[in-house]
Amino acid sequence: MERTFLAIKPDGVQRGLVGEIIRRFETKGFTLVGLKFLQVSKELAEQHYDVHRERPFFPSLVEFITSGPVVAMVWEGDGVIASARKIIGATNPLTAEPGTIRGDFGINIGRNLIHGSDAPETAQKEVSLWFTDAELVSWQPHLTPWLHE
Ligand code: IDP
Ligand code: MG
Repeated sequence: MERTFLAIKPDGVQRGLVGEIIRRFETKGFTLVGLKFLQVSKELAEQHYDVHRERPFFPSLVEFITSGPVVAMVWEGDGVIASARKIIGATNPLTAEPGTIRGDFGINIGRNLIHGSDAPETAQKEVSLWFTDAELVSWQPHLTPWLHE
């Protein structure tokens, strides 16, 4: 079953949007299989944003994600990687569609509330960077027959 890595960034936590953000994935019908609240280390932040290492905004990315607690999650479901990206919205909250998390709650690209894996390979890499196998729970929600034909 497909899995993706999502993280509510420090701005989402500080603004009291943890419940609202989790609700969107929960009510959509995806399954939560991993969840933790943590202070991110510089090492983890640099590994997570490794693809952006050469970008001018890399230092501020690392500084921000380590500036306060983060909610790290793994969600499961058919098509969850692409669907979560749609629920999250475009990178810049100013141009993100209303109805998306970034479109509804943000105005600045450096404060866009949530991270979501962008492809199957990155999802796999990020899930195993942030979670051990023992921290992920495989379970069968009782809602399954009401969500799947
Ligand atoms: P994504 O989060 O939508 O996948 P990425 O291009 O992977 O966007 O960029 C990672 C993060 O880096 C973004 O979520 C955003 O916070 C930040 N970022 C991206 N582009 C810029 C920029 O041009 N200026 C400042 N921050 C940026
Ligand atoms: Mg990205």
